[in-house]
Amino acid sequence: MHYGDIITDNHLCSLLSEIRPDELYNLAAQSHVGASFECPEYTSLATGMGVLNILEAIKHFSPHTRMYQASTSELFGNAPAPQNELTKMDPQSPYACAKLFGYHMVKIYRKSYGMFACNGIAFNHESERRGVEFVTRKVTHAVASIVAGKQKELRLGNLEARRDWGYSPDYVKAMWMMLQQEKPDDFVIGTGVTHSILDLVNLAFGLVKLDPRKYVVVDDQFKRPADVNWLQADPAKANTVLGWHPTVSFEQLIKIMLEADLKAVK
Ligand code: G4F
Repeated sequence: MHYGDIITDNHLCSLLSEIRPDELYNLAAQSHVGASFECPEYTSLATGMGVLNILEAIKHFSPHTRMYQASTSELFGNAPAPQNELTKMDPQSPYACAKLFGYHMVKIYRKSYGMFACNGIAFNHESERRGVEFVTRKVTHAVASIVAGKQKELRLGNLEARRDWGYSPDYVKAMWMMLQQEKPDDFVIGTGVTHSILDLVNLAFGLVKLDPRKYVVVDDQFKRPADVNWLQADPAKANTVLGWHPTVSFEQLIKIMLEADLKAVK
């Protein structure tokens, strides 16, 4: 285990020259979209500049390293769905703007220096290990806490937004598959199925036979200055070129997450 900080590139350079890894997966970021409106400068540094720091460190100290960059469906913003690799990008938040910088830097370094660097344009991927500050886990954790008598209500923001939610282990497999290709390329990774936050709420409460209308309160403090309304992947390229297909449906995903929370919150 090595500790480091993608914001301070000197340390990254010494780590890269010491380890010289075959593969590097950059999952480091300030990854909370809502929080990026509160701390745009830090988000730009970690989520944007951090990518450039890694590319530079690879270029100078470990040029054989294959790099995966965690790009995001947030790049598409409010572009019409379904979104694929050819969809025009339209970032709606400081987070998405910083990710767009990283996305283009990967393409520029790949073209200019022949680096094996790939963008995985991943739609929302969740699991029982997701932090409670993200909406899926916030909902499953709250439902489990309400069942256990430890929470009385669930306060949420925008219930209308739609997301393409998949199971994280499937996405990690896609990341690895990208780095095993002959040539570096960019891929949209998602299920192709979209649901609203309200669908998520109804499903999670329905699984424990509770009526969400008794518990859910819409609270403006959880609404963002600008939100992304409709994300839905067109994963045809990943399906055909990588042979990648998601194995867990939205309904199975929420059940997995809720069951883990019901066990943990007692
Ligand atoms: O769960 P979220 O915070 O995820 P979001 O913003 O879609 O971003 C996640 O997925 C991206 C991939 O598309 C990643 F790049 C990013 O790093 C992160 O992992 O919010 C999902 C939706 C939003 O529309 C939000 O406004 O849920 C809505 N929402 C409604 N109430 C809420 C809440 N989101 C949160 N976090 N908390 C709420 O109370």
